[in-house]
Formats: sequence, C-alpha cells, structure tokens
Amino acid sequence: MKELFPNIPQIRYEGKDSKNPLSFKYYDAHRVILGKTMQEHLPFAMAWWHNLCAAGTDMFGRDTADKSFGAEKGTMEHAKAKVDAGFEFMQKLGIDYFCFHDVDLVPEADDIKETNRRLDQITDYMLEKMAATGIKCLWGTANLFSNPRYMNGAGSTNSVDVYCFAAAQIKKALDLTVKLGGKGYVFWGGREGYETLLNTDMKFEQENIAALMKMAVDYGRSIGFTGDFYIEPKPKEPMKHQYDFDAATAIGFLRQYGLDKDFKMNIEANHATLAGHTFQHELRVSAINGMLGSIDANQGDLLLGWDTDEFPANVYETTLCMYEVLKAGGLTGGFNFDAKNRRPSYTAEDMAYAYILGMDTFALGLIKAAEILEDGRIDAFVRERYASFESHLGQQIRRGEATLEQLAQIADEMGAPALPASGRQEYLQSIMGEIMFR
Ligand code: XUL
Ligand code: CO
Repeated sequence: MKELFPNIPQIRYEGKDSKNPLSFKYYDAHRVILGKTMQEHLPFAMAWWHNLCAAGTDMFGRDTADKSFGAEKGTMEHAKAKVDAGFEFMQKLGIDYFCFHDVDLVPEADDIKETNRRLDQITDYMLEKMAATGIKCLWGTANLFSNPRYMNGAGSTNSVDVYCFAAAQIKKALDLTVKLGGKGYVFWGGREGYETLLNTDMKFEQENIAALMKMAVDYGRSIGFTGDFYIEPKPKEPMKHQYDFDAATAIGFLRQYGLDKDFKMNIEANHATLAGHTFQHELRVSAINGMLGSIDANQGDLLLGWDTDEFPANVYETTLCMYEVLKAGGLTGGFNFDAKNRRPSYTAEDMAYAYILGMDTFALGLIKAAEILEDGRIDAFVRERYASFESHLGQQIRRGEATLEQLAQIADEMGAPALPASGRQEYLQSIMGEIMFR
C-alpha cells in the first residue's frame, strides 16, 4: 500500500534531551508509573473529524490543508483513503484508539438507506485495518448538528420528522459502535439548546432529549452494547445556551430522568473553560459523582470566547487533570484529541507535531501528577484542613446525627468561634511549582 505520510517516520521516545522534533520527549509508552505503563494510563485516541476531515476552513476562508489523501473528496474512494491515512497516522504515532461521528466516515447521501449502506461498507474496511493493526475504537457518535435539518436541535427539535431522523442516525451510529467494539457512545448536544426563550418550551425540549437518550440506552443494551454512554457538556457554541451546560447540570439532568446508571461524563477541556470553570473543576465534579468517564483532550485560548480546540500544550493544566484522573483511579474511557492544527499549520508534518505535543504534554502531566501524589504534602494538607471534623461533634455531623438545635446550643455556649485554619494557597502553589520545575 502507498505510504500517505512519507515525511512522518515511526515516532519513538528519545527522551527530553533529544532535539529531534519528530520524537517523544516524555511519552514513553512502556514506562511504568504508579504500577501501570504510560500507555495504560493514557489511552490516546485520534478524532476522525479533526485529523482526517477538517482542512482549515473557517468563517473567513477556505481550506489551507490538503486532506484529499490522493482521492477525490466526497467519494467513497476518499472515505477509504481517509481510513488508510488514519491507520497509517495512528500506527506511526502509537495511538491505540480512534473516535468518530457517522458522517466523518462517509459522504452523507440524500437517502439515509444509502448513507447507511456506505457506512456498512467503510466499517467493514475499518474492521480489516483494526484486525491488522490492533487499533481500537474508543467511542462513536452521530453528528446531529451539521445538517441544516438540525438547525433547531435533534432531541430538542420542534419537528417530529427531524426527531425521527435523529433517532435513525443514533440507531445506526450505535450499530457501528458495537460493530467496531467501541467502549463508549457520546451525546454532544451541539444544537440541543436555544437562541431565545421567546420561541422555546424548555421543559418540552428537555423531556424529548431525555426520551431520545432512553431509547438509545434501551436499543444499545438490546444489541449488546455494554459500554458507557457519555454526555459531553458544553455551555454554548453553536447555540447561545446549551442544555448540557457543564458537568453539574448534565449530572442533574441524568438523575432527573433516571439515566444516571448508564451515562458518564466526557469532559472536554475547552468546554470547561467556556463554561467559566477550570478543566480540573469539571473533572472533580464528575469524579465525586462517580461519573468521570472519558476526556476530550484539548485546550482553549482564554482570551477568546469560543472553542478553539487547540492541542494541549499547558503542562500545568494536564498535571492538574492527571492528578484528578489518578485520584479517581483512571478513566473507563480515554483521552481523545478533540483538537486541530492551527489554520496556518497546514502540512502533514504539522499533524505529527500536534500529536507529539499533545501526547508529551499529557505524559509530562502524568509524571508530575504522580510526583505530587508521591510527595503527599498537598493531600496531607487537605486532610489536615478538615481535622476539626474528627472531633466527636464533627463525627456526629458527618454521620447526619446532629440537629440544628444542638449545634445552636453549642454555639451559644462557645461565644465567637476561633478563625478557621489558613487556606495556605500560596504555600500549596509553591509546592506545585517546586514539583513542576524540579
Ligand atoms: C464540539 C465537540 C464535538 C464532540 C463530538 O465542540 O467537542 O466534536 O466531541 O460530537
Ligand atoms: Co469534544
């Protein structure tokens, strides 16, 4: 088979002193950290849409990159060439997983029966490649936001016919996810939201979204899907307000509609910051609710108010991310690079540099997070901070055995309480800095 990335060699770990840009400085797949290899800690995935489909078009200009891979775009030959390119790329970078939307794989036809036939054909070919390489599917999803039919949402649409079409796409995407052995199935509600409440029945829309998710769970389980369903929260863009605003909102929604046993969160870094949260916050909210499933690994630009989907470059952020992931005992999903090259970085080599950057940034974050845990000072400080609750009274409160009258009585006898112990933020940040830059 013709090599599609002749300028990208097999990328190997060469260590931090290497000046070879086409090598890993920190990602050493077989290095063991806290009892697991880096490869086990970091199940990386390639996002089909950014890496193989998006070519730099933005609101102001057309493609800058050539992602034809030697075939005519919009044809099944091109769909097949993308499979060849994707598997060659993943093998060269040492990426074990991929994620896809239905319409990333094949050109969509007017008739869904024809689209589905094309999807069957391309996934047969993908299965062959998967068997030959050992590369696996992390998660699948249906694109329920690009086609004009979804202008008012899919589960939240005002059209029962569009709702029906969305159900058909979800059914097929679930079939394909099961066929490809995917570990998860994602709902990202890109257009599940509103532009103005003047035309929106919010309760009606949310009930319909929940009903569609319930049907998806029932169908998925009936065809043998044992993995997790994920909600990927995002507060806005493309809609002004999206119902899955952040992890706390999505978890509340899942509990309200009895979907919480089948769903977890797929947390995307850039979506967290758009919601006015840190990435770490969204991971913590998910983890403490038993819902940390998977991660869309990218970063935003805090000076911009939209989803720039940049490759992770901020080691401080990935360290805090890996600190949360390690404390949660790992992910059931993986780390999907929902990230794209900047528009002027349009060459094939730039695709490799981007993945090397992302993988090294997470590998270094893992190394540093493990060092923070092994160092123990930060965790010990947090435990000590709540030490007053170890008293008899504190234990009564924790067990739910205290009453408001009892506490009021104690307060009356106490006079004014002493100030609580210092939060020591700067001391803790110094420990972080010391570990990060040692
Ligand atoms: C959009 C986004 C999506 C989802 C999958 O912001 O993150 O690509 O990850 O639909
Ligand atoms: Co995403």
